[in-house]
Amino acid sequence: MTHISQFLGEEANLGSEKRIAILSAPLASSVSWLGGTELGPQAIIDASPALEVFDDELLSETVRFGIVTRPVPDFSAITAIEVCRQIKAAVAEELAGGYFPVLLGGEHTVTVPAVQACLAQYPDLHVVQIDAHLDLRDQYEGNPDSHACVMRRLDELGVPFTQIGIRSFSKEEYGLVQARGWQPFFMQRIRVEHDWIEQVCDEIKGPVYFTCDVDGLDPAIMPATGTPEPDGLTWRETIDLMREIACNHRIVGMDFVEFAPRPGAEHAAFTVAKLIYRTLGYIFQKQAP
Ligand SMILES: [Mn+2]
Repeated sequence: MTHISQFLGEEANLGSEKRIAILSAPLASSVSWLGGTELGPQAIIDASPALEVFDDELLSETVRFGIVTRPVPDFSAITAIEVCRQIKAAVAEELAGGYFPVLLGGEHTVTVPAVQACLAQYPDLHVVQIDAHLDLRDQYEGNPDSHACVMRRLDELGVPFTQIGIRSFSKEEYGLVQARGWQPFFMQRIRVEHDWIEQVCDEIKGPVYFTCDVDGLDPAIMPATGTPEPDGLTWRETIDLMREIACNHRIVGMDFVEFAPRPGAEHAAFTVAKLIYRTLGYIFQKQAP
């Protein structure tokens, strides 16, 4: 298969003045179960030309806000620490250039340097995380930079966060949540508290960095991830959440991580591409093209 070099393919050229930068971070060094996240960014880009650039909900062409796709880097021969250094520098460069950064993972670890870069520009940053997992372990299999520890590392940076779609965690992680008085949006809670999206929006105080571990979505629509957990967010719940956050807050950067292409589940890459495009639409529709 020939790989596509830009998100949306040739239709990306419809936006002449570029304001959105798609960055790829194909890191896969601490995978727990099913692998393949290093192939995630290219698979999402390859699926994206199948999208209609005319958004069926927003009834406009989000592409006209200008989307540029940076080349997919090769991380296979460098350490995870060096990868993180490069990601932080790349995101900082996009912010300095006035671009809205969209990072494609790769494993969840890539969120840490991206948040560090955003924090430097927005000290009151608030992270919103969609995920099946709390990712609050201090270490996982001896590795503090594992994808299973990403929110613990963000907590150490002092950044507040809101966790949504949670349905898998260890006793120790739950103990930390209780000790700190955090109230994650567990799936159990989402299923009974019908104003949960409003509660999420009320909790956010500053500019938002949005991190979407695709395993937060239900495996029926998102089977292509390392640890598919049943009873996840539906497509409708996810986009309703993103619409409300984008309308009520300023999203300044985002990532979509842990996507691992799976033969027979080709719809999943398209679903991630559409979620990215729809969310960009929500964010940028507030501004004239
Ligand atoms: Mn996860």
